[in-house]
Amino acid sequence: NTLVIATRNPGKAKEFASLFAPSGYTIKTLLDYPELPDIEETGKTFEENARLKAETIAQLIQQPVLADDSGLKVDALGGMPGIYSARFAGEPTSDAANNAKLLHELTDVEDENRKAQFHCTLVFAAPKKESLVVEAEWPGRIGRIPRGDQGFGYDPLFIVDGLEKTAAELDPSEKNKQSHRGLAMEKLKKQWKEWLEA
Ligand code: ITT
Ligand code: NA
Repeated sequence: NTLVIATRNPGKAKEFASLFAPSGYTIKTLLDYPELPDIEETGKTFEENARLKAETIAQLIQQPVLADDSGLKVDALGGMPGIYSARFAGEPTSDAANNAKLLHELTDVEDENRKAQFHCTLVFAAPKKESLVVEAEWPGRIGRIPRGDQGFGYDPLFIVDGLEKTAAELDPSEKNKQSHRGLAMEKLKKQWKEWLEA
């Protein structure tokens, strides 16, 4: 049994592979379908962008498709980079450039004002079905130096509430247990079988 996830982000792909492992499903991503188009993320919300990715690809391949739109919302930046997290430092960009820009923008911001949340919206789409939508957040704050070498994206700068470790200092299984993506997957797992079979 194979499930397609409409992502080209290898960090997300790895997390989904382990999040789906217990369900017996094998994951394919757009990295396995180089012929499929890049979906332009023209939406104004995480949900709009996740729908664009999931519903467009589901239509094209005529199979159920899951998409993740996620990002980091920093209170002191009015919720930025938010839906622009992947392209915060411009395009093309890199995790290193995005992290450097984030640190730069927060240079003069005191520790107590560095609160942030990771957000994840998952959309499950299938031909002729109303999409299933779930979301979750993970609270923390932005550190002053990158720490840890696991995970991806902003993980080395995201100090997890109550742990005093960055997300990049967590083992993959520890991160999945509490992260925005892990919690959204928990919600999805409660609904997706019934939704797929309906
Ligand atoms: P796809 O659209 O192909 O899935 P993307 O990276 O462009 O890949 P998004 O538009 O959803 O995906 O952007 C998400 C960005 O938010 C991602 O590139 C990271 O910079 C950041 N992000 C999301 N989840 C994260 C996590 O668990 N840890 C660190 N950074 C994360
Ligand atoms: Na996006």
